[in-house]
Amino acid sequence: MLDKKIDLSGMWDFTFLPEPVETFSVTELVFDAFAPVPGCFDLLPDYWLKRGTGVYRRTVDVGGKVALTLEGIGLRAEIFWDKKSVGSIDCAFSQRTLRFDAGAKGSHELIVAVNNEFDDTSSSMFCRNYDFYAHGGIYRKVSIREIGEFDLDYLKVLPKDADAGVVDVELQLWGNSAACSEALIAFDDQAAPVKCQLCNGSMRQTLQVPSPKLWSPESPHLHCIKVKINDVEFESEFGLRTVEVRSGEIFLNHKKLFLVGVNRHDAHPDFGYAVPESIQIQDLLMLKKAGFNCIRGSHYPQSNYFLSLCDRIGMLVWEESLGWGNQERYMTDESFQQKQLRETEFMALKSINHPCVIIWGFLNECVSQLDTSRPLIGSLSDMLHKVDPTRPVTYATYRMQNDRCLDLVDIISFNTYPGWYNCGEDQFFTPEKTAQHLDELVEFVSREEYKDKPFFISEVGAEAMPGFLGGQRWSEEYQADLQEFVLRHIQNKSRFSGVWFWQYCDARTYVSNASQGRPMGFNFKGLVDGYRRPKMAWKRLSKILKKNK
Ligand code: ADA
Repeated sequence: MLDKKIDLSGMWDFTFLPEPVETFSVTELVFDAFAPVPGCFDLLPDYWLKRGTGVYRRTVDVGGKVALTLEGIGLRAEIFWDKKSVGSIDCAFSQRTLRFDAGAKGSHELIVAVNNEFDDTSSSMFCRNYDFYAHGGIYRKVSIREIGEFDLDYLKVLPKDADAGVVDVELQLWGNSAACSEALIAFDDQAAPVKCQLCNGSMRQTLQVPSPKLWSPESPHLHCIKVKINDVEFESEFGLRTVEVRSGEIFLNHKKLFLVGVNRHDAHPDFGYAVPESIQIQDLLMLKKAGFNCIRGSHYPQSNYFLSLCDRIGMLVWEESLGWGNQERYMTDESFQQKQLRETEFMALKSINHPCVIIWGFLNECVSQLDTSRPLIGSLSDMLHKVDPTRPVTYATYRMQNDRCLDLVDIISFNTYPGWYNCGEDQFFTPEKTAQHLDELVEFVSREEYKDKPFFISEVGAEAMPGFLGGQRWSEEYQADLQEFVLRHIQNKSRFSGVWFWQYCDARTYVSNASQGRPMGFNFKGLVDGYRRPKMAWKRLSKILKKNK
């Protein structure tokens, strides 16, 4: 039996309650509307930008033990099966699988109640100050599988010697694994599987992939691992490639990498964080064709669907867990620390077999200028290296010379906005000042203690209102001139190993007076607008990148 999942996407019954998810009564609900899944309810005309609880319901025809997977909700959810609670999710964008007994085979009621109100406690994972909109909804797919006594908790396939096709395979079962003593493992169409012993539902073994072929952005070859335990089969794609960090540089398959990428919010003005699959594909085709080779998935875990597309098209990915500008009261709060560790580990285990993911990240722009941030940053870095010894770890900071945690990670990543923020009285971009600023950063990271770490500009950018011309701030020319200068300058300095433009597309946030404002509640630093229409900067950068090829 190959575990078959039922995709639950479609039109669900819906009702909106202006109250917290914890207090409503699941037995007294009146479903008076419909809503799409995946979808953000606060973009539907009747609930436009409302905060409260969106309750989704549908029936599902299954029986026995099941695994219900929610690939990403926001901001938190309670899940009910036949009106009984079967679990909750307290972190947006986090993929979770809930396993429970569904009862007799037949039609059952599934309710997912999602709440998008802010939780202002110091353990909150989606705070009010984040510069991206906190949508409410079921952002990503929901699916269900009938399982037996056990299920696969995780399966890791990590290249040990990619060139020779040697991999470390590790798996962990969930549930009652007493009757599971061995796993039969085969790669691709390998006829004779290898027998591996299971001990208490887990296994760790080094195996040889027959006819190994490397994965690379130019030639994104994928292998498949098939695991059979008793009569249940599981499978996963994976790729053979190496990522190394040494002497201040980053290498893929032993070749030096220069990463030119975009920061991408997985967002769209009409769909929020439930970006239709066709638009995800279109985004990747546009980026690949324009000559970008890496996406920073800012600022939360990516869906497996999107990562599978990146695997297939050969787009490199920096994946990071949810976090943004977290202040000291969060960084030092035990419950926040535990959640960060748990969520970052979930992300790594979810994505570990995707060869496109080459860098793990976390805690964008936290207070890393404080020594009190060292315990959490250090623990996250250690945990990631333990779960996955094959990928480098970083976090993006704007604390630059004042940062106190750079020694704790493998790569130094600076977010900096010369010519946009803090650029003096005239508030204007000049090539000289921008060059001077970037050169000062190079000088700093070339110090003895940092010289062996690769150096990235993880964000750089300026706002441009689509269609606004003239050369002044907020115009398309201003953004294009600045971004073009930055790319040319960085390309000419060997100390840089990569740059990610902020950002791929304009994305919804909040109207604000801070930091030059957010007109119409959008961050307009996109190289393309929310509907993916290229701005001048996109055309200029892609011209340079195509020439480089
Ligand atoms: C930060 C942050 C981004 C975005 C950007 C901006 O550096 O990491 O999420 O907010 O600034 O546009 O100001």
